[in-house]
Amino acid sequence: MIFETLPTTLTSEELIDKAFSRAARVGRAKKGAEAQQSMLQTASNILSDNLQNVVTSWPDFDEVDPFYYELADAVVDVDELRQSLSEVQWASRKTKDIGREYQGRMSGDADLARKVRKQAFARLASIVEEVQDDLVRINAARNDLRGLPEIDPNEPTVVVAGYPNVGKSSFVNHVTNASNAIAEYPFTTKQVRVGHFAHRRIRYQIVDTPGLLDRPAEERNDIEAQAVSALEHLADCVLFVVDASGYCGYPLDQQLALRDAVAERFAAVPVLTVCNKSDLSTDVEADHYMSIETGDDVDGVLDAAVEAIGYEPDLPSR
Ligand SMILES: Nc1nc2c(ncn2[C@@H]2O[C@H](COP(=O)(O)OP(=O)(O)O)[C@@H](O)[C@H]2O)c(=O)[nH]1
Ligand SMILES: [Mg+2]
Repeated sequence: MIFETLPTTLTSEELIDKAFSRAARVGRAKKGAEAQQSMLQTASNILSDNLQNVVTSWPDFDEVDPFYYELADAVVDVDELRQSLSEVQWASRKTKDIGREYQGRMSGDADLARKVRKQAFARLASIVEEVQDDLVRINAARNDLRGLPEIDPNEPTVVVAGYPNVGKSSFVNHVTNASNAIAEYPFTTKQVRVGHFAHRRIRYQIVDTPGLLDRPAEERNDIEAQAVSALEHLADCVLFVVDASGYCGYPLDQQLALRDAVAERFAAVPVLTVCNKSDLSTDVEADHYMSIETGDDVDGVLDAAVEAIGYEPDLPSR
């Protein structure tokens, strides 16, 4: 996952401490003006390099897969994050420039060199303090984004939708290899649960969407709406599960209205209507009828999803 390897970002205070204490150590090993020059060089390099590393540890958002971009944007404000990264980029350049500029003002005179070095340190510190909030924001974004589920945007993906209690999770648990842990991601209070299954040795992702595709769009908040946009990029097929028995607590016409809305939203991919709980009722027009309870035709539904996706792996040609 692209955000998983992001390192922690130091605070301004930590960065300044790190740079100045390293500089002091270097300075102690030398004498006179030379000590001051080395201190300045060290402090300026450490700050500039560390700030640059903050920026380069992030993927280029122009190249990030749209699924992850939207998902990231649901969790943090990507525009704000990019703004902060460019501020830090500026600070990196600036700390390097200050190092050069003040180096040029030093001479062989030890007292002058010490005075210039002190002025330079004050300016370096103020530059780093200027991006204090940006560093904090970047680190917070890193912590939030690291928790995103392991999802491969290039793997064929089945998204499971439908009102609560129709059997979505039961279905996903049933078809998901128990050895493949389900990665859960909390969207504040919501979760996307991702599991895997194999079909003819091809790996598929299956995504359960509690709190996202289980009620009308107008009841979703901004973050949820954003998460649904991310799912749009991810889905290769949607299984819309309905419960004709009414045991789920939602009238069938309401379930079918949501099905139509989801089909419209996911117009680019096949949306199959699956009547679950066929042991209780099959009184609805659907593409498939299954029962997780009895196991009836669960594999047939999975086969139908796989066929609807029609995924052809790129086989290496000989
Ligand atoms: N009778 C019957 N009950 C089912 C079937 N599938 C799921 N259930 C039950 O329906 C309830 C809701 O299932 P769940 O998977 O949590 O639904 P979700 O909210 O859509 O994820 C649970 O009590 C399940 O045991 C089925 O095929 N037949
Ligand atoms: Mg569930």
